[in-house]
Amino acid sequence: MKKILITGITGQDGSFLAKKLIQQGHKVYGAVRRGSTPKYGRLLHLNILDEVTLLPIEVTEFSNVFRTLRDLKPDMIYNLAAQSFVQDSFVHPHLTSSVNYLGVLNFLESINLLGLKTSFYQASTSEMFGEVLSDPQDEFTPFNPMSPYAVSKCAAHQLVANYRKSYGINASSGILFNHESELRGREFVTRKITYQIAEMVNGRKKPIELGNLSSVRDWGYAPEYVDAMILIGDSKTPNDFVVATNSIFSVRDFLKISSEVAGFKPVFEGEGLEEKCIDALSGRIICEVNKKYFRPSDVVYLRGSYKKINKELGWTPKIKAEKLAEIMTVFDLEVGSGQVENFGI
Ligand code: NAP
Ligand code: G4F
Repeated sequence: MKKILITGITGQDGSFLAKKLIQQGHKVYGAVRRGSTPKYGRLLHLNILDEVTLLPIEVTEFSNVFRTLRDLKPDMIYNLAAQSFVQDSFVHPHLTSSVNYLGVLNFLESINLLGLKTSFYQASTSEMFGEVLSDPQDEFTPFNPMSPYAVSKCAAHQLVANYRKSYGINASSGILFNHESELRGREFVTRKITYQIAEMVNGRKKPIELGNLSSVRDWGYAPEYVDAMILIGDSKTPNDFVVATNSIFSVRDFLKISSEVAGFKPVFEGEGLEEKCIDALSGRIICEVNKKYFRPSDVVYLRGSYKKINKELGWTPKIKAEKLAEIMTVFDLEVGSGQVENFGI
């Protein structure tokens, strides 16, 4: 049994990861930041709130991080805490850099200064590839970040490699492509679609408003990606791994599948800002484009190669975007009809 600290335990990945590590028999500690109301919806949904020990941690506060690690001496840290919404990073670049870069520095410095044997996993991202310089993207593809979020994650990624090399810290980074689930935040495009489609089935009148429908992602299923994180964290030699499905799907494709699963017959009309998705059965507008959801600069194409993690650690993705859209839509329809308890996630 290991003593494992997860930062970002209240988020999508943190909650799935906690569940799997508890099932493996580990003692799981979760770093949570104070808020005026509790936000344990995901931990409640997975029925593990009583099985984790929550510790108040603000990752940008060095002394807080240092004292926590000094007292806890964890065997392993999964560092998932981040300002993780790319669009928001254009509005809050300073906050994003503090949490996503200085937060990582605080953990690595503390491990080093305290001389701990703690292993460290960093949540790196396909956003670092940005405007991609080769296809598919793998561990050798140069970074070309397109947002303050991506820049902060590039810096953190390099820092992890530097502390590994300079001080021999057992630190790895998983370069994960987009992964989604029933527990995805509602601001991200996949869950925004499935949640609002379910609302339309349950009486919502307003169409969904989206930005760039042509944006393409390599979308996988979060519980499977958490399995990859555990394999990377358990790996004897610290290293970096891309985690992806190697399949691509556009926002428009995702909207189409989700609408069909909910019983609509979506057809697309018009182009650019005038494009609409209409239900051919009722004539109702399902979705309109709104320029407020476009970013100052966007990543419009991502497709990863999972060859390395497949060869070295035996990981293979099973669920691709089409099935993912179905799983998420069915879940949100069940939440809408009261079949699944709504914990506000
Ligand atoms: P998420 O659902 O947005 O969760 C982010 C977590 O970070 C939440 O628990 C949040 O706490 C916590 N957090 C934010 N700021 C903090 C601070 N200052 N101090 C302490 N905790 C803080 O994100 P996710 O999708 O699970 O992603 C997990 C990690 O993987 C993130 O680092 C993300 O950047 C990275 N990543 C995600 C994907 C993806 O497709 N999901 C792909 C690649 C990399 P609150 O609940 O208090 O907000
Ligand atoms: O769902 P998104 O907001 O995810 P994005 O920006 O790819 O970031 C997510 O994945 C990264 C991994 O590559 C993580 F590192 C990051 O933390 C986060 O989890 O947007 C996906 C695409 C973008 O191109 C965006 O412009 O969808 C496009 N999009 C179109 N309309 C929209 C919308 N995105 C959002 N959030 N909302 C829209 O209305």
